[in-house]
Amino acid sequence: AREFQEIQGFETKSIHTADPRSEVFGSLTVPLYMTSTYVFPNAETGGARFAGEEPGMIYSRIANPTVEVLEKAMAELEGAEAGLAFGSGMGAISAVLIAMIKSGDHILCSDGLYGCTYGLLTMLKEKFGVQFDLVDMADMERVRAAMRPETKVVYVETPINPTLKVVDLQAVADIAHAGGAQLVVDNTFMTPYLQQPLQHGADVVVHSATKYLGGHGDLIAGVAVGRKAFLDELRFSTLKDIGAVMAPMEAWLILRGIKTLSLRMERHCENAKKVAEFLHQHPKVTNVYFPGDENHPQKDLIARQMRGSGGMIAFEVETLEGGRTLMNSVRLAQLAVSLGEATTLIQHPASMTHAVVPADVRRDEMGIADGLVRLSVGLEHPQDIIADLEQALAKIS
Ligand code: HCS
Repeated sequence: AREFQEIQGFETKSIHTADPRSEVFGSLTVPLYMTSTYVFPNAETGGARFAGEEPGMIYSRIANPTVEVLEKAMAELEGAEAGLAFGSGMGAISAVLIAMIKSGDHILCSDGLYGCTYGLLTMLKEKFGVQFDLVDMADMERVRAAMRPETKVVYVETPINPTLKVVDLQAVADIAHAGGAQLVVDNTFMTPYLQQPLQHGADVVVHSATKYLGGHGDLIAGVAVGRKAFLDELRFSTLKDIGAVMAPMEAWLILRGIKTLSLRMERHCENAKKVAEFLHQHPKVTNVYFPGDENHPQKDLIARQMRGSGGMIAFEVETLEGGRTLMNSVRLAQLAVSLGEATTLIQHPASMTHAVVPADVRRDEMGIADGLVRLSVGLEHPQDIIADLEQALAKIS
């Protein structure tokens, strides 16, 4: 890869970080190394690689040349020392949390989390005695008060899936660090183009690369970025032994995806703004949650922390039945979980992405109303997305 110290532009980096200059045939794109293992030139070298005394490939559960290019690219884009790729976003989250905690430790979380992250924390609590709490991070006094001597990790989504609440990363990082904890941020909704949590005090950033990074709805993958020492340890212990690794084909597709990340994110943001404006004025829509709102109460924070407001919108219609009618009536938007791809996707958190969260926690602690609908605004023409929602909303009696 080229010397990136001289390159400032995110757009340039996202295209040139995956530059395979050492490749023998001079291919423009990264070669796809579909191999499980690597032949050692002799027994001594094999032993030295296992002992960590010599660099070099061993086995694709530990490292793979195509996947390594993606890991370096993601580190570059997030402004991190290193990156590590996983078989899914949950693979990344599990490996990072398991590496950071032990029985009896405590994890303090934002008051909204992706349903399966909540499920993972519940499993860690029930089987391994790891405690966790959700706290409203709009109020730093509450965050401070919720810290315990055993708190080792503060885990934040911002904007939160699906409520789109925004958390002040630097303020939370300061509290976490003062209490001896590390801050882990799920940056899936934003991508490094819109938000770089490490620049706001985070220690580790995790992603579901399935979403905007891949960008085309054709793969499942995850990434973590942070300090090299932590990720090296993770590569040779937790990741290696849990085995949640990314396949080379997925890495190759994500490398292709991130070349257009900045363009796609710009358009997702523009489209979402127009769709949110439409929803705000629609008589059947009772609430709209969108970080790009002109009169958003956290406008200053959003401007400081995020380059754009993203492509995700949550909204409510009057009744649960109305929400069901809406989701069953869309024609252009597709009724599916996942997000961050060219196609507009609509889904119902209470019965889908967050169904695993007990109803009282979901409603009272996370603030996910039963009628909340989540929209991942795609790259279609905004008028077509709006027209589709308009005809579907008109079906609500
Ligand atoms: N993390 C994805 C998959 C849902 S099951 C989402 O849509 O939030």
